[in-house]
Amino acid sequence: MSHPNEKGHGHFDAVVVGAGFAGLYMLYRLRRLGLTARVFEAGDGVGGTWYWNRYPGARCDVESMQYSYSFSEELQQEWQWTERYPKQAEILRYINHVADRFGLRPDIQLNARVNSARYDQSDNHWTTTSERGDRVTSRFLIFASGCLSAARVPDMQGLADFKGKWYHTGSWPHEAVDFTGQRVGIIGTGSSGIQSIPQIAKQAAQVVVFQRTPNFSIPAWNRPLPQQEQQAWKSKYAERRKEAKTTRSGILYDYSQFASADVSELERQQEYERRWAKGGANYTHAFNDIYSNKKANDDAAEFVRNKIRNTVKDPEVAKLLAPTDHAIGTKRICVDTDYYETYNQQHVSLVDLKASPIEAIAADGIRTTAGLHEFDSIVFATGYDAVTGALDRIDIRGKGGQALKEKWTAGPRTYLGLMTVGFPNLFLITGPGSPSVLTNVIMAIEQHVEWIADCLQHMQATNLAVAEPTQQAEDDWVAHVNEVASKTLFTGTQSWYMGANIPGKPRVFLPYIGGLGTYTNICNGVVADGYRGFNFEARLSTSDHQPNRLPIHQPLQTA
Ligand code: N01
Repeated sequence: MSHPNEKGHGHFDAVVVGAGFAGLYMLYRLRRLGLTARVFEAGDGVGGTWYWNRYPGARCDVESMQYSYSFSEELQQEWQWTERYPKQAEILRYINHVADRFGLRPDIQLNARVNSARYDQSDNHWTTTSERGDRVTSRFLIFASGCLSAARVPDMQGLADFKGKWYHTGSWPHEAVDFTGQRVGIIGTGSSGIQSIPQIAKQAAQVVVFQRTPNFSIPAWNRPLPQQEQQAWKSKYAERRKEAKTTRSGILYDYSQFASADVSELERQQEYERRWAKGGANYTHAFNDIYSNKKANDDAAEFVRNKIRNTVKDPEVAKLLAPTDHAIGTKRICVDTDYYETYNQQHVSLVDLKASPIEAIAADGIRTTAGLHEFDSIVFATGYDAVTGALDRIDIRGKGGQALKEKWTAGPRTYLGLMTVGFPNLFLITGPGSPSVLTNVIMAIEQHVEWIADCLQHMQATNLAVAEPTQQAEDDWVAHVNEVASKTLFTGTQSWYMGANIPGKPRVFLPYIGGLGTYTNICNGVVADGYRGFNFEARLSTSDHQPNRLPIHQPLQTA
């Protein structure tokens, strides 16, 4: 085993990019295999998403008891959450606790943003470099760089001339930002905007929200989490986790077995009302055909639109806030605290960018086609180059110097979202073509990390040096991902799931929508069939200089 010296040189069995939930657990598993590893992290602390997203109101909309690691029974028993939904600072404390509890920090290089990774076919090694000058080699390269980590400030003319301060929710300053007495412009009404707008409005003298497209949001009804309730959950933690992993989203929701048309209109409305009163994203599981049946979806959407109309006092504002352009849930559903109520405050107003688009950022504010709005601060809640953005920002080159970005020009291509042809020994945690962003991502991360660790163990045990999917397996998987998506209402919506928020990005449905439980069964089936769809190369010994290809490919079978 070699360690990098101060400048970050050395050779490792594995390099991991990112020290969020995925990177930390990957490191933990690599160590258990006895492999040497180095994790490179751009931030000056661990935590990934929860390190960067410090905006006011930042909170996870998966409930605390479910949004945590399940791999250690001791960990999940000992950690105490304080609220139904965990806030950013609490999740960050939890991740730091995990890093300390399992002694992970010595193998993590902070402040090291990876900028390139290159595969050398002559010795089957990856060379990874960082912006600060690290340069290490490894047999395996594992991306734990996140699906929503490439924050995107839209190209807006004049931003450099703005005299006030501006922020992006996904790279918020570490120190608290005080908006007291300020005029604040907020661009974007996705999850980040919907969470931060009510909080910023509590401080600011004036808030103007610039909305291009409204989103559906369900109340969180957040509350303290009593000790007793936690204990009750913990008493069955192991079985609950096991069950959650078999579900579509990796979350124990109340999934209905009924189609919308199975019940009367009255029963339907009562069910929506019941779910609204419970709060959270559970709402869209009221009937089992909401994501596939337009009529069922329309009914679920209309219920929410009525709630918006009943909450927002100004009918014109209510109309603008009520989405009509997409099926409910086909853009990531939002979960809020007092979002719609915030628009009833005198100092909060809404600008419809469809009617008056932004022309430019001016020195004093935001100029739309209708005129100038003057601000002291601007908040961009404008989202991410999702799923592929973090990978695209790194110069990743596989066999023959092929750039991953070039290979994926028409959209990402992977086998199982785990590996991609031409990039041997490169693994993706929650990569495109896997359930990732459609799930409780920690469950998806654990499944991927465990699959990768098992694969590496298999390679160790059978003296295999190189793993790579076959072209056929990749083609079949991409076709399957597209086919499953095409049966849902998701592909009819211009969303970041489709790459639609990034000018020029191919319109491809990025995650796998077959459900985490189904997907896990497929991955397990691939292993049971002797790693169906993967080729392995045996380790070279001094007496055997010819790589011994072991084709293990059969046609893809999917559940
Ligand atoms: O980003 P978004 P986000 N001019 O892409 C608008 C997760 N998350 O950071 O819809 C004007 O959803 C854009 O408008 P439009 C969650 O998975 C989770 O809010 O493209 N407006 C949209 O309104 C979530 O889905 C949590 O027309 C522009 C907004 O900005 C994902 O992260 C909390 C624009 C971006 O919305 C991303 O959420 C936060 C432009 N040029 C995030 N460009 C929780 O767990 C973009 N917009 C609670």
